Amino acid sequence: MQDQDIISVTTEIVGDIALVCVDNPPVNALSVHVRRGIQDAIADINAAASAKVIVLYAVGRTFIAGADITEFGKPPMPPALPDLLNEMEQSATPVVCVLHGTALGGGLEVALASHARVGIKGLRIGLPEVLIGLLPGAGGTQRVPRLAGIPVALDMSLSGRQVPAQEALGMGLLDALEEGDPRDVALKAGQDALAGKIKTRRTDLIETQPDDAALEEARKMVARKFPNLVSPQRCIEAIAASTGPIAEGLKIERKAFMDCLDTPQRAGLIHAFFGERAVANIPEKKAAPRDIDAIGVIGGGTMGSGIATSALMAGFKVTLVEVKADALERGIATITKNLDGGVKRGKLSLDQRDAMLANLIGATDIASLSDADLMIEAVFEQMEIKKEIFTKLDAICKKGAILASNTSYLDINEIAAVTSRPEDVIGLHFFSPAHIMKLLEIVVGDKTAPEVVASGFALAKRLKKIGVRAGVCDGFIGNRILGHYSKTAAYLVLDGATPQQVDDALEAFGFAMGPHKVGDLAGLDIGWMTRKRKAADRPAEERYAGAVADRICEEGWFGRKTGRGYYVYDEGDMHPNPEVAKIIDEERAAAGITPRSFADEDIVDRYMTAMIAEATRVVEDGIALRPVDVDVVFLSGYGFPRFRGGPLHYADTIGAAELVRRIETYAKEDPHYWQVPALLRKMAEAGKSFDDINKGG
Ligand code: T1G
Repeated sequence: MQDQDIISVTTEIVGDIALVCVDNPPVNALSVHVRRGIQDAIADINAAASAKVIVLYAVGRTFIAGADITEFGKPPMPPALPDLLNEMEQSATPVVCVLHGTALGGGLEVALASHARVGIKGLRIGLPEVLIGLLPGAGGTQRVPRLAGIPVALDMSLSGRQVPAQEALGMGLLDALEEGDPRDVALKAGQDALAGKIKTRRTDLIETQPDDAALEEARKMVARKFPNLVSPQRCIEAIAASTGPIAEGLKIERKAFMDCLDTPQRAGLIHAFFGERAVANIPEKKAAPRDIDAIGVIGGGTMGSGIATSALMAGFKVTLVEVKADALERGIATITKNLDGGVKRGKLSLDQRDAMLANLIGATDIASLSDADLMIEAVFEQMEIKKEIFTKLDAICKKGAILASNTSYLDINEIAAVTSRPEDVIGLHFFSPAHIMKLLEIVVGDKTAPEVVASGFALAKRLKKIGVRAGVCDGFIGNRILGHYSKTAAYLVLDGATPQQVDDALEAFGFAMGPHKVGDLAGLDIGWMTRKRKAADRPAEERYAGAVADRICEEGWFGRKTGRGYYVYDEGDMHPNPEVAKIIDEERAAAGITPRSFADEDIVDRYMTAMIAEATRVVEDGIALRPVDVDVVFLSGYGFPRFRGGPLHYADTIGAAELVRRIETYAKEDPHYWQVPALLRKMAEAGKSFDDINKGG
């Protein structure tokens, strides 16, 4: 059956009321068959004059959640949504829309073009198009200003936030708020419209109040906050046109929308949207997760207290275990500070904060975890200490308890092997700050049971995190790739670039922070310890990347926490550390290097090519299930610019053949570091992309 032949819109006549129902699970997206169904229904009702009012509603978990994003980038199928909505607005029979769940994007635009809007308690409305590189493309930039004013239109369409029903009522975007089942509310809304309790009116006939100050402020905000993004500026341009005739404004909106549809940003952001959902598609998805209610966290340091905070915020009971009372106190103080931060940011109420702290118990005896469902070990990154803890946990934890390690690099199989229940051992790799960062790498050991993996993903969902499945290797997906491409940043500095030039070039590319600033933020001592841990295994032919960083650490400069690292941090000011420039000169001289200049583009190309090369090997080795899993790891855990869709989505904008050519060119300088992954060479020969691999090709 063709898409356009699906019946997803039905009409029921009840007295003088025509109930038009949309049913297109899972989120009633405005697929072509829905658009045609609404168009036909309204046309038929008007032609037959079979009703005095039309009420449009939807069934299922939500009203229309927007245009069908899967149709973007494909040949357009009529009717285009703007045309349908203009027809609806001109309908001789007034149309009332009843909204429940999440009325977003095109879904809200359908309601804006109708003649009255009734919300059902729990509703949230929004214009999230900028989050996928677009702008409202079916009248949102023209009709919201008419109904609620330019500031509301700017707020909703530039933030993409979901506005609760009560606030929407206050804004004038809803005419009434009801409770009940959508069909029942629809019928009542029809009766209220006929009785004149709900006034119907055409939005296009309302004038927009000019507000140049708000527009100017928005332009400045967007230039500051989203320097790389195209659609926010185009969105402001369209809203500015809403003070003129609506037909003109709709034309400007449409042009801006079509221009944004063609941008790589749109493709990157939509890849990110679907990618974050695709990573839940794992081999173990049919396994039943175990029940988790009580969690034990071992270690109250930065990671342990962050993990405990995240669990408390998700409603779990948490026992925090530390060896000593003072360390336990520090851990609990950090958790309390984290929760207070949530109250300050308006994410939590004081009552919620208190209820969460009431779910927290501190203990210095690991035996207190005998009844917990899940243990998460977050102690010092040393194998011996971890083995000791897992041996103890194996002795005291109940049957069926899940034993997890928050290790960032170490071998989960080796840790599991010290227990009698390796099938219950898994890696749950959180990212700092653990109560904020979205990513959770779920590391599956050779013997980890499918239901334990499924439990990891169920946990991620409850923690409102994005779980990505990773196999066991040093550093799993993210840190393994980071370990490789961060060497490029060091080589670029040794060969002639400055740390600041490298950071600036990558920030212009879209990274929130360049690698040297990230190192200073995370603490340079972490990398130093890793280099020391790996020194014995470093291949002789590998060019050492740590010379400059080691010297900085030997000075006791670990970054922000010591006031200096690659940069000096002084009362809010930050500037390059002049001592580092001297160290770099000395290390170049010691290695006999004559510095050369690098163009910013060359810096980005080398850095990204190194990232893509190791990411390809991670897919090749099966550590990541698909290329999109690598993309989601970097988008949600490593600050990769979201509009570029992730390292391997970005790689497809370059192409495998060009990447092979680049690596072969760079290999002339360092054949050990620059090696073409076999998978990449095969892709180049076959003309394949990473997206082909995502699709199973
Ligand atoms: N189109 C197609 N598929 C969609 C979709 C959409 N708009 N929204 C969700 N899905 C799929 C999703 O991929 C998943 O599929 C399933 O539905 C459940 O989603 C002209 C241009 C509505 C808040 O940006 O924010 O309108 O993985 O897992 O957590 O101006 O989905 O099961 O195969 O996210 O309950 C604007 C996007 C479009 C809203 C529900 N609308 N969706 O969240 O479920 S642009 C959006 C969401 C537009 C007009 C413009 C969320 C949700 P699968 P889910 P959820």
